[in-house]
Amino acid sequence: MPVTRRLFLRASTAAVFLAPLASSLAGCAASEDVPSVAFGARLPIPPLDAGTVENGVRTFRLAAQPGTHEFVPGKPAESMGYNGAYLGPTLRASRGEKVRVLAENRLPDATTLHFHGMMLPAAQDGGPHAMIGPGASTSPEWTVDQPAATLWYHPHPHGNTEKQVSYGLAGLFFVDEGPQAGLPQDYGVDDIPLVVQDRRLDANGKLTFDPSGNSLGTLGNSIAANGTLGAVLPVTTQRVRLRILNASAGRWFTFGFADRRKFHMVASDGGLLAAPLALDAVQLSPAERAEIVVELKAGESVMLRSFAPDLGRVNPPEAFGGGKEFDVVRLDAAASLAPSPALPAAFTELPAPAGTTTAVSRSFTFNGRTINNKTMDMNRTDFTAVPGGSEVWFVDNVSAYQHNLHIHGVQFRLVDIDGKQPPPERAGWKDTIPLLPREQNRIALRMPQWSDPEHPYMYHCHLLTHEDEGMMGQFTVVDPSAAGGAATPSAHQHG
Ligand SMILES: [Cu+2]
Repeated sequence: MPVTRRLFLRASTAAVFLAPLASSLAGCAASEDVPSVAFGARLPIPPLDAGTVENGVRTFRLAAQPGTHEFVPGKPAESMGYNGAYLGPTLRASRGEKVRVLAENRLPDATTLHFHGMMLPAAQDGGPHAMIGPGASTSPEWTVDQPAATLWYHPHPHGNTEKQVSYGLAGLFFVDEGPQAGLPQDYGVDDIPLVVQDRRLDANGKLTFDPSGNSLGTLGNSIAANGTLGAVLPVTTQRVRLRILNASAGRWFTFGFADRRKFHMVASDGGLLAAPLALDAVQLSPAERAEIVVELKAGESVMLRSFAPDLGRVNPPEAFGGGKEFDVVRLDAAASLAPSPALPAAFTELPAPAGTTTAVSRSFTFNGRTINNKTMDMNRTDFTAVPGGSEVWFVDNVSAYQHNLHIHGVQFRLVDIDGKQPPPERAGWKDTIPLLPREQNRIALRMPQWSDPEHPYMYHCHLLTHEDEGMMGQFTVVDPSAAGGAATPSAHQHG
């Protein structure tokens, strides 16, 4: 059966049988039940890797390789990692620097190396066209030119992303832009990388997958922080900054503390918010990031938890990862804490989303596994944009369950949701936004500045099962004044 037909059947079956399916899922949710984990293992901190400067280029080396990793002590599980058995080092570079990543594939399967959230030429972006065969290497190179942010890298091979990311191929990429007054910035001491993933483990502690279980793909029964279940972070300073990445394949998290204490969110996907934002919870869909700063008292312990996420009109939420709470990592404060600087009152002037009245506008409808009723075709360019062009996208989710949207090569701004102002935690720079059912998100973006008719950028759902099944499209950015340029913005284009 052709893929499109199969997907159509799956989508319509899901719609027709949604109610009974959901109740049966709720009734047999054993696979989603989280075994209770004793907290005590020290939270591992991924190695910080500033690379080496060679001929003026900050050069990193990453090898994707197979390994084994113990989620459950004494029970090794097959895994993959960069330069190790699971996850990868935290790469770090500053705005204005030229960087190069020498990437080697030691896996038996082809992979790619995508820089999520990075503003860079399409040819360096590591999307599904940039396959690295087993034993092969690649060396993308670009100049970092965007505000300080917590970005990440992971594979993006068409149809095989969920497996590779879930086995452990993911790492953080910090972009710096000078010292950040008032923010904890001592890596691994008071500036803590936190890669959070739900893992579906069997009785032998091995990773398993079951994308057929529900419409979101594989939902895990265990929560790993930097690859460790039941992790504890020893805190030695009055305030600690957590750079949280939801690296799950399909699960939404709503991070907060067990005692509902307030914390300050300081940055979203693409950089600092205008000012520290006091919250008691922040929700992240897969691939979104939030940097938060929390204050502790000497000697106390507090659990970072994921509360039941708000999934909007998803019905019933329990069938799609709703209703669940998880303990993620426990923070144990030392008997005496070193003082931390006070947070500044404001960080930066965030410009209003650009040019929403003069922009090219496009519409995207997310439904089942399709965007505008199409699944990914590696040989189809869905639209062509102008370098640096101002665009507004109207993004509708007409499915009964959640999706999200990630766009490569840009940081964008959320203008409104159903005509209403976005929540402040999503008002800053974003590269990924949640799409809840029956909601219309309007975003404003500035297209990448590099003209390249050959290499496309991707836009897609970042629920990895959906992405693998083709919920993705691609666009090129081409200067219309260049010879043969075909990009002509019109009033409204159907992406
Ligand atoms: Cu989706």
